[in-house]
Amino acid sequence: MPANYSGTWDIVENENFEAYMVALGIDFATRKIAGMLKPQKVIEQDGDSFDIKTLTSFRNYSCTFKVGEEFEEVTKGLDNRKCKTLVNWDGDKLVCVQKGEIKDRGWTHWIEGDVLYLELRCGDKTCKQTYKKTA
Ligand code: 1AG
Repeated sequence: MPANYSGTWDIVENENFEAYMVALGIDFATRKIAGMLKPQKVIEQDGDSFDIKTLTSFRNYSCTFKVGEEFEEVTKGLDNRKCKTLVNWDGDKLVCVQKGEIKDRGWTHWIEGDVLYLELRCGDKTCKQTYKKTA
């Protein structure tokens, strides 16, 4: 049985997000807005099937995938790139590789109790986000 990520999670920490956005080539004005946001993750999981919604007052981002099955991801409203994306289990961690124009891009999610962690990687930059379960 894989871990269960389902729930509503509110951000409490967002470390190095600015450097991550610079690495993605996000423009200054958008970075200033995005840096103020308090994203909420709404995750629906059914076994290996995931729907992860990142909700903010500015823009939302939604990512739907099945673990172990590569798909075409368009990071619409973020840096608007196309990636060949693959998410795999590493134990109870969800490890994502986003192959495309940018080298060494991806993210990892894991859970400890009612805390959800997200590490976002872009090149040599890593952003570490922490979310608390609220529902
Ligand atoms: C994400 O993916 C992606 C969200 O969590 C953050 C990634 C990049 C931010 C890039 C550009 C910012 C531009 C506009 C901001 C608009 C919305 C902000 C949404 C999030 C702000 C933190 C991983 C995810 C799995 O698919 O959890």
